[in-house]
Amino acid sequence: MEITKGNIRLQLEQLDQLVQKSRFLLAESHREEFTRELKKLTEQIRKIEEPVLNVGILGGTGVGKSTIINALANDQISSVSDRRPHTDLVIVYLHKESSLPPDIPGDYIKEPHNVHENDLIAGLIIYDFPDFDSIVKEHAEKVLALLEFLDIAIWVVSPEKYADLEFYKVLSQTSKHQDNFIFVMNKIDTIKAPGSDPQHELKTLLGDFTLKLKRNGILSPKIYSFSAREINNTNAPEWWKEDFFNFKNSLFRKRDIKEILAIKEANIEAEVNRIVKELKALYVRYNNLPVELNGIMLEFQKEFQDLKDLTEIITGQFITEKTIDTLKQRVHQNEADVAPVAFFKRLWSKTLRRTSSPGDNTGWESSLSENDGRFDPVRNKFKSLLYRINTILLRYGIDVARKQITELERSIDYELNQFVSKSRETFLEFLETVPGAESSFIKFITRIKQWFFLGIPAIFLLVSLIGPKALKEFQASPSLGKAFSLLFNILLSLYTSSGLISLLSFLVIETIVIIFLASRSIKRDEQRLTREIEAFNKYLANRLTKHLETLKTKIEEKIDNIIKEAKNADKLLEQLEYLHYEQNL
Ligand SMILES: Nc1nc2c(ncn2[C@@H]2O[C@H](COP(=O)(O)OP(=O)(O)OP(=O)(O)O)[C@@H](O)[C@H]2O)c(=O)[nH]1
Ligand SMILES: [Mg+2]
Repeated sequence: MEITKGNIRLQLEQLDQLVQKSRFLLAESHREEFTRELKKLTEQIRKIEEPVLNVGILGGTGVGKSTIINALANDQISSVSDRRPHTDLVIVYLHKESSLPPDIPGDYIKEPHNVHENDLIAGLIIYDFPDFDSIVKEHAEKVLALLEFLDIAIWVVSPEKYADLEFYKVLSQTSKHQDNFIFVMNKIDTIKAPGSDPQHELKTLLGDFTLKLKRNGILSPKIYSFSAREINNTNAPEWWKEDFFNFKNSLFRKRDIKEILAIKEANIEAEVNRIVKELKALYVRYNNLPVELNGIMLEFQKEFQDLKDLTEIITGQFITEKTIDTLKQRVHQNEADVAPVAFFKRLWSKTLRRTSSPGDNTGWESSLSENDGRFDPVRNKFKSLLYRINTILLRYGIDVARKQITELERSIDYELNQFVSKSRETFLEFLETVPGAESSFIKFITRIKQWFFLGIPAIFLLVSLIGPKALKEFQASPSLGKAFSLLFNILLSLYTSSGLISLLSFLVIETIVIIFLASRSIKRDEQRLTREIEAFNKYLANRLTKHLETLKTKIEEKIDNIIKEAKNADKLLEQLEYLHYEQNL
């Protein structure tokens, strides 16, 4: 494909689309720079003027110059008044939207110009030269100067007229490069070849013509041969016409080449190539980005498992020893116990309070402040992940993604703070409910049990104070009087030594029973407390894990998106390569 204005403009447009599509991947500064450059080039292309090819048609009178012009235009643009020998000036045919090059020597150009509206030949300005026989003598120099100005000169000859000497003389006088001459052997229909093939005769003629040109310094002349008058004649043999189309195409091709040269001169092609190359280099870089990001995420998956274990440790530390002491004191005020046991427990609780350290009596407040250092390991794990991702993105210059990562960093703080404030609420609720009164049935049973154990030594004491004999008598015939005498006996026996011993041993035994019952009650209270604390810790750990998982998902989603975009670079690269391939075709 050739770099004409049309397709280079298209290419610039496509490049711009690619750059805009790379909004995510290209650093903003890069994107802006590319957009600016592409815009500048588009502007430059617009400024390159629509090139026209200045074409001179020369040759003897009547060789068919005007007929050729009409054939090119596929129209009758050459009028009768322009027929020679009416004028010995150069007749200019130009499109209404074209104008003559400003610095052209105009002395021998006929005015007004022959302006037409034929779009087929809009890209050509045709200069129809008068016969050389008439001009060479008087003003040859000036006409030759005009000749130098042309992009291309077409020399038209006919089968009878190509041996004209004057023609070669002019040819040798111009310094115009040989490549810019085209030769036309017109009127090939007039070739007379009695008894032989006219096409063969044409070949002989062309061979002879070539030889003559070579002798006059044109080493590899390009000769077209056709019959201009017969181009639209459907009955005419094909070989009269076919070369006309080659001739016509070569003219327009030369016009395109002129355009290409203008583009080259403006250095646009080179600039486009540079941009393509730079973009390619940028896109190729992204090949490795998915691999790098996936690697980091895989590592993080493993670390995340450790992090989950860590959450249990962290949440396990929420309820401090001090808090537990406080809670224990509350739990020990359990109403289930009978008075002596409860009294002992209260005594024990008081000692506990005395041994616990002074200051705030719960110790949990500091555990739930927002800048609690306990969360640092969690925060740091996430932050270091994001830091690593950010470093990679920085290396790739993906600003958009980096902004997203910064947002995620804020998310981490938010999620953790959210967790802490929610936990604080839950913790306060927990503190209120934790002395956790047992059901009244259990309380009832506990009391019965305790009275029972406390009652047995009392019964023994009574029996030993009354004495077995008196008891038997009372059992044999119980009466109110006997009961009073039993009570009296008990009081009396307290003043005996054996009675005192019984009372003392009763008190010792009863104390032991109380201590036993109290320690059992304390143990049960504490077991209950431990269970409740464990449940609370578990609840917190689950909650924290959930928050962390939310964060993890958020990060994973973002990373997936970045990976998707990075993979998109492959597609962009493909399009770019296609573009570049087309251009270098
Ligand atoms: N047989 C034949 N006659 C042609 C051909 N081309 C042109 N003629 C005729 O040749 C005569 C001269 O043609 P023009 O096109 O006027 O020639 P010209 O070179 O413009 O002549 P001047 O402008 O007078 O110098 C006309 O009668 C044309 O019809 C052709 O291919 N074959
Ligand atoms: Mg003419």
